[in-house]
Amino acid sequence: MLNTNEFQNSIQKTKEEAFREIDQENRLEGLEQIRVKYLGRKGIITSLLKNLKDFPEEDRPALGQLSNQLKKQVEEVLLQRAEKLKEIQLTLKKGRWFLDYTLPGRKGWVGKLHPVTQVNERIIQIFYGMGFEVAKGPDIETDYYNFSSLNFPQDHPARDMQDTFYINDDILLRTHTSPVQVRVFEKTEPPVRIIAPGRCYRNEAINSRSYCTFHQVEGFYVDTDVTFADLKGVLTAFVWEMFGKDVKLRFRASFFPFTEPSAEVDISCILCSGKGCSVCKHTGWLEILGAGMIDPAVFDAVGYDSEKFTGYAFGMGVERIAMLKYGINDIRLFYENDLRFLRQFQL
Ligand code: 2NL
Repeated sequence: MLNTNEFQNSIQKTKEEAFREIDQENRLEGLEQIRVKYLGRKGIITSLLKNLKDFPEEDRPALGQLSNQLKKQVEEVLLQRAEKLKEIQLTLKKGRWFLDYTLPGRKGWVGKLHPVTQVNERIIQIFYGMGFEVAKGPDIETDYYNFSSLNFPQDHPARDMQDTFYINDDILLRTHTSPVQVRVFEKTEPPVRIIAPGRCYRNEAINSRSYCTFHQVEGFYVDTDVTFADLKGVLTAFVWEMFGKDVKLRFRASFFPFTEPSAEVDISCILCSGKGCSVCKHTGWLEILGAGMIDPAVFDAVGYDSEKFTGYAFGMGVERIAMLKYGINDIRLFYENDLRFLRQFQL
């Protein structure tokens, strides 16, 4: 049998325990169990009230008030918690985000530009700085714009099904961005100084150096009296901006259907400074682009006066430049979207 003081303590303890249990309960059924435990016919609080009659008459009113207060408070807190749980259940049922403020925070990821995009934008920026405008054209082209207008003979190997993705006899995925330039020639009179960046497609065997899709930046300048020296100047300026001023350039005679004369341009190896290493295969040189003086046949096709105008053109693979700049040895890495690779190019 408790004395008055002990009874008061017991009320306080019961209150604290009941509140804690209610607060930790996450299910409505659990709340009902707690209600029975405290307020049911044989519940803890009900028993306390029943025991009141054993206390001295003068203490009963105060103790009775305390017990009734306890009963009311527990009932109220039970109701509040039930409301809260119903609200949470409704939120979850609606599929809405339920924010648990007690969970540890998660690190947010910030997206970055793909390395090919970064290098593409850098190339454009450099030529833009030298007065070139940017032109774009469709990825799906006609045979005329991709080949015929560019002086590719009818039996040129690049036209083979093995090298070009055809949609039908006449429609194909562009194999280079040169058709963009032909479209510019058709609607613009010289002088024109343009770069054409864009995605290209080639139906050839995939390996560490070539992929079925890649990005190209081509450029050209057509005016009266444009010379090979102008071409050398602009490409040297580009290489120095892109790779640094100690890099040397080498122009090797080559052949393209749309330029004459043509050259392939090498730079001194940026890894060994030209001494010879595995990347430059001990030659000291790396090929970075192709270029030449636009063939008069191309001017004739687009209606430019080939007696009056001359022009240079060049083309480079963006992935190739990125591989050289960052020492990447497999072009396929650009297209696998492996975050371990991509995260290394966060600016
Ligand atoms: C390469 C070589 C080159 C061109 C692209 C061009 C375009 C027109 C007329 C004449 Cl419309 N030429 N473009 C010229 C020379 C080389 O690209 O190896 N690119 C990766």
